[in-house]
Amino acid sequence: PSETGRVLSIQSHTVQGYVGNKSAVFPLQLLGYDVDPINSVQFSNHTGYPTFKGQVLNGEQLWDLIEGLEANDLLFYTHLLTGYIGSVSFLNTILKVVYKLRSVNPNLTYVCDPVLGDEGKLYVPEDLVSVYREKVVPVASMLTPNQFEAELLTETRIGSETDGRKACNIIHAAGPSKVVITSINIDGNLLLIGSHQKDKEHAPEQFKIVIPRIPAYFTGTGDLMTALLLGWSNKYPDNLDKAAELAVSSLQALLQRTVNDYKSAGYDSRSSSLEIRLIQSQDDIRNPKTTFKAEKY
Ligand code: ATP
Ligand code: PLP
Ligand code: PXL
Repeated sequence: PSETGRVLSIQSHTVQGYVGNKSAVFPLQLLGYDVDPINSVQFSNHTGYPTFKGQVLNGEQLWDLIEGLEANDLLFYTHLLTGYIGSVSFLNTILKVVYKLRSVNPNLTYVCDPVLGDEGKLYVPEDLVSVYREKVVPVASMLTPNQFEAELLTETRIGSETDGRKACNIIHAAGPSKVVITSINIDGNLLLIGSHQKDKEHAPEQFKIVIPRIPAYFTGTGDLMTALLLGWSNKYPDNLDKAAELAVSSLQALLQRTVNDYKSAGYDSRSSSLEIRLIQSQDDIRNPKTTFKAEKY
């Protein structure tokens, strides 16, 4: 498949390491997309390190860049991609960007990773949750929450596969036709649940992918996963299951390489957050071998 597009990606930049735009732009380019990054922050490194320094872009500064593009007729995008957003004012400006881009291209696909937290802990201000739930989710085309984020956005508890599928249905009813819950913790393993509501008359097509947990912590994997899901779901618009198989297969090959590299350098890969081996994994991104299969419900 050769279908590509022009992606506006509004995410973090780190000088060192791969989170946010640093983990999303290169893979999308490898898959053939034109990607225009706007860096919502520029930090020395990700916030999981003992310290970090840098600058934060505010909503007005984001809007300035959009106005600059608009003044030159450069606002045609096929996709908008957003990830970690640190404040309500920035998130409200993102909403303005969605409306503006759709006024230029009504078919714009908005892929939103509603980054709120993980494993029961928020890592954004609490007042972002209701803005996502009430204003952002309704305008998103595809949503990629993790288990905790899906719980917050649907105000339900996800304790089983069935709960995960119900949460997807609630999200569909709010707007997005594609939902991927990127990981649900079920007895030690990770479960991805995907759901595509092709039309309002029929129940969504749903599937799962079982992913063995690698005993290590990674940062930036959520950002990479959402970028890969954008890339592949645009190439296979009617086969979200196939797109997810390709995204998971690429990501797992990269995570294995990351763990193996740390081990052969003599590090204990269980002890700290690992920087992903993104550049070294370019072949796994361009031409993934489908090692993970989706099971349809
Ligand atoms: P976000 O907060 O950005 O929405 P997320 O919590 O969805 O992110 P992660 O938990 O990093 O992101 O998971 C994204 C993907 O990374 C999962 O679908 C899974 O495939 C993979 N992944 C992350 N950690 C591991 C691990 N330890 N073992 C195996 N796969 C992992
Ligand atoms: N920790 C903090 C402080 C974050 O901001 C993020 C970003 O989303 C993460 C952890 C998780 O990163 P990821 O889920 O992409 O691995
Ligand atoms: O999604 C990961 C991420 C994004 N942006 C910044 C981060 C992190 C993870 O730590 O620190 C600034």
